[in-house]
Amino acid sequence: MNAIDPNLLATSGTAVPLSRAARLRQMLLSNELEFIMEAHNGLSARIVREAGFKGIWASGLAISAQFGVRDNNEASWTQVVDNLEFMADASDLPILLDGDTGYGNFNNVRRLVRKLEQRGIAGVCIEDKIFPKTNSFIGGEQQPLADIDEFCGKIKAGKDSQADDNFSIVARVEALIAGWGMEEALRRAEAYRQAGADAILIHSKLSKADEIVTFAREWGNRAPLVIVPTKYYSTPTDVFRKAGISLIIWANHLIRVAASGMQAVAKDIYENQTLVNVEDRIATVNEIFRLQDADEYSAAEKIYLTGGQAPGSAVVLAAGRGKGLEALTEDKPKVMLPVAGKPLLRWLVDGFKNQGINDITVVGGYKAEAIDAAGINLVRNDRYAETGELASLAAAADTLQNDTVIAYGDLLFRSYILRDLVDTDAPFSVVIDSSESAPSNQSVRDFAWCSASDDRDLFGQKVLLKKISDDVPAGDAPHGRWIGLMNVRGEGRARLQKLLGELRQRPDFDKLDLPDLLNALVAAGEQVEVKYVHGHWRGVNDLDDFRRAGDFAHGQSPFSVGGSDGEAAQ
Ligand code: SPV
Ligand code: MG
Repeated sequence: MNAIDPNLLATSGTAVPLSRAARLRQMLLSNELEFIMEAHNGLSARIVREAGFKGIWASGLAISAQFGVRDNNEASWTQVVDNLEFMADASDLPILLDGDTGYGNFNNVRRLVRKLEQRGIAGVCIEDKIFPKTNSFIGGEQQPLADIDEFCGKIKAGKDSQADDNFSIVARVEALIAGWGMEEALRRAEAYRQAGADAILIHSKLSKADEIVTFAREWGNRAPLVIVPTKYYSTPTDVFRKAGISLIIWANHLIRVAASGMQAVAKDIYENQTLVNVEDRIATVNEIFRLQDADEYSAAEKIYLTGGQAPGSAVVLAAGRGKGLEALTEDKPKVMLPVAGKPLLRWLVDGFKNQGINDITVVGGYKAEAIDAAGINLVRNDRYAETGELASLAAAADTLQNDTVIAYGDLLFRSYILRDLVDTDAPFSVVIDSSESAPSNQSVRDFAWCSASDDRDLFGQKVLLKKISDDVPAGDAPHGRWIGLMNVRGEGRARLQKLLGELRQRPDFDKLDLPDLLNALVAAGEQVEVKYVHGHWRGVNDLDDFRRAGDFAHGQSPFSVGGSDGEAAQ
């Protein structure tokens, strides 16, 4: 037989999850000794669930302490209920609220019960003291007890106002702590049971469990018994099991460990003026993200934030030193060369960010440590000296989870070029500059042959890439030049990854560059759509380019005058 999840109830063969209230009730009624653990906010509620507990004690002491106030009803009951909402959201465990005295008379209890049910709280414990209460461990023997009849009225009122039969009201007997003796404790417990309490919490502040065990024996299982062994903690748990206790509340240990942890770390950081002693001893920031379920947010963002499309990412190839630029790239890669006051790469990154592309992976190689990694993911192609652009792209393969723009790192372009590229629906698209259809300069490369030339009157024509090559055969003029920007979208991603995997098997993989990938896509029958532009960009391939890049960049800056980006660049 399969093990049955106790949180599931079998009804006509189908397992349906039990409500939180039903699960708390089940814990109270089960023949096993059960345990619930204190939590005081959403984070601790989640931690209690992850530890394996089946329920949560929303402790009055701990909740007031985390607010920084005293356990004297200084936090209003609505503030407590708001806090419970965070706890119930963070954990699906049943929560038993420590409802103190019920925050007033029978009428306050009625309203409390209704509000607790609305927030998914499984039950409330009310104690027979006078509002506003004081924690029982502070002079408990001097605290007045509630009138029995008045307290029974509260229990009845609470039971009469609950909508779900499984919502539990636990009546807490303070007679032992207040020094009224065993007989009074038993008398009160019986009265509360008859008033409708689902369980009795018998409280004690002695360091031995004797009076609890005696009470349990005299009580004889008339209703489930709940205990809080904060003071008699050294009693073996089996003693409680044998005494027939139903539920143990570990009442305040997470707020206490939080306090001691925070004290130790705050002191260490204050005294040593460094984080170095504490970093490895505390939860990582990623662990906090995990506890907050940050991954779920990221996944949801992909579905909802961009009209159903995942937010785009970009891979920037920036491993090279730059041929012809050696004099300037002694201590930095080409992409870090300053152009009009900021590095080339920053122009590119800002361009991506302006289009809402924030997940930017830069593949560094030569002097990668000199790359300004602010706002980007920097990965390395350590074999940059012996490998080509595809090996660099492979180093960023993980990035190809979303629609991805792949770009050379030494590009400057007007923003519409990127916007139009990412707006295309095609699985693969490239930007081709039709103003460069004749080889004019030795360092210029990546000529493109397409299915049609750029008919600038026919805006929106569908043109496909046929090939990219550095060599221009006589009599076969190219249609333009690839500027070093391509977009991979939707199902194109998996197909590109598959092809990349196949190319990796080739013995000459290390020599392959991005144009080889584009040619391989075309050869594999993929349609690579062409977006024609006419200038409005610059690549930096040599010193000449570098000098002219400054003028181009100035033309991109706000309020600049006399920029030279208006004409066909290069
Ligand atoms: C609480 O956790 O706030 C309780 C239990 O009421 S005790 O502090 O032990 O009274
Ligand atoms: Mg309390």
